[in-house]
Amino acid sequence: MEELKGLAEAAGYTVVGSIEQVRRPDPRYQVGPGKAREIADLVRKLGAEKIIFGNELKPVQAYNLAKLSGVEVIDRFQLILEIFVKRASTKEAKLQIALARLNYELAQAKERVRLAKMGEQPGFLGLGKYQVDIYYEMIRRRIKHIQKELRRVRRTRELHRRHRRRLGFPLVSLAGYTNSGKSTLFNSLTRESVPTSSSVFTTLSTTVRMSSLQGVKVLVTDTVGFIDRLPITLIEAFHSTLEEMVYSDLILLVVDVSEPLEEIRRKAECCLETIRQIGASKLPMVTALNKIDLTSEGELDEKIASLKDVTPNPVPISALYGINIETLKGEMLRQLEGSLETVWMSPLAK
Ligand SMILES: Nc1nc2c(ncn2[C@@H]2O[C@H](COP(=O)(O)OP(=O)(O)OP(=O)(O)O)[C@@H](O)[C@H]2O)c(=O)[nH]1
Ligand SMILES: [Mg+2]
Repeated sequence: MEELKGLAEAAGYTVVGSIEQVRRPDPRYQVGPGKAREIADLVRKLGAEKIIFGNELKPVQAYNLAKLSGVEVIDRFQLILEIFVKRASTKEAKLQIALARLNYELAQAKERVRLAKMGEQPGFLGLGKYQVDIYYEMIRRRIKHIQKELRRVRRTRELHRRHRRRLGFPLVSLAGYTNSGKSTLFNSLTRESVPTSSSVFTTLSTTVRMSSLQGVKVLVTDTVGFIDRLPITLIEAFHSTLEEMVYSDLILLVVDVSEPLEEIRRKAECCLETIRQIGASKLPMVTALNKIDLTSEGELDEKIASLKDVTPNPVPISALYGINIETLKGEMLRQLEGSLETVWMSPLAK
């Protein structure tokens, strides 16, 4: 619920109230009918303008809830999309989001059409078989067009990557949950000033800069953060941005250890799982246990001990205050040397 609030705020909403229910999903409203009425009452009482659901809504459920409450209803996926749309600055990010959106529409098209046929979807009224075909076809055509554009953009990125490879420097990829402090650490390692903020999903595209690990030059990449239960269409859309990680020599995983232990664990597990999905779990990894300035010493020791299984080669740091950065660099170097002795012998020996 806290995370959902953070997401809503990142999308520009003010959260005026929240309501929870634990039960089997109801086909009609996702929540039970009684709860749905309770939500509608709360909406009226608070003067809310939108309802945001933490779990996925079927189009018919969103429709029923909107009808009952009189306001628009979206789910977590649509919320994340809204944030991405707001933040996307590069052409590739914009294309990736457009693709995710269209794939989502296509996946829901069948149900939307069914709703339309029942005459229940405003704007869709009286959609005949012929028009349904046109609707599908239109989405498919747009998807194809965007995929083509994306291939072009990606070819350029592929060229850049090969170029970096030829330079012969080890490649380090930052990874971690959104808002864990990746960009702050990136800035500290590279003396850059990419944007950072207390809001989630500040970074959506990659930046690569040189850094020096005790005299050894490496290229560090900052990229989009992970999040739990990211819908598959968004994972697919951002896969190529994340995929870059596979081509790195070291993953620098950033974990925010200022949060409660269960939260740290949930997020760390999500990161490891995402890294596995990308196919990068065999790469050497160093974990930066970040934001130690916000924890007491005893608390930190306890956390480090109980997170051993989800934080490979941990180094406690504060990216914001530059605490323990040299130790982190030392550990990065040690892991790089261990795995790349033969390949990187010459650059590392310099
Ligand atoms: N107290 C404290 N705050 C930190 C530290 N490192 C980062 N932060 C703060 O955490 C917030 C998120 O930092 P970012 O560097 O933007 O995080 P990110 O992982 O790049 O986030 P996204 O790009 O949004 O996925 C910012 O408000 C930072 O100032 C730290 O060591 N200590
Ligand atoms: Mg960032």
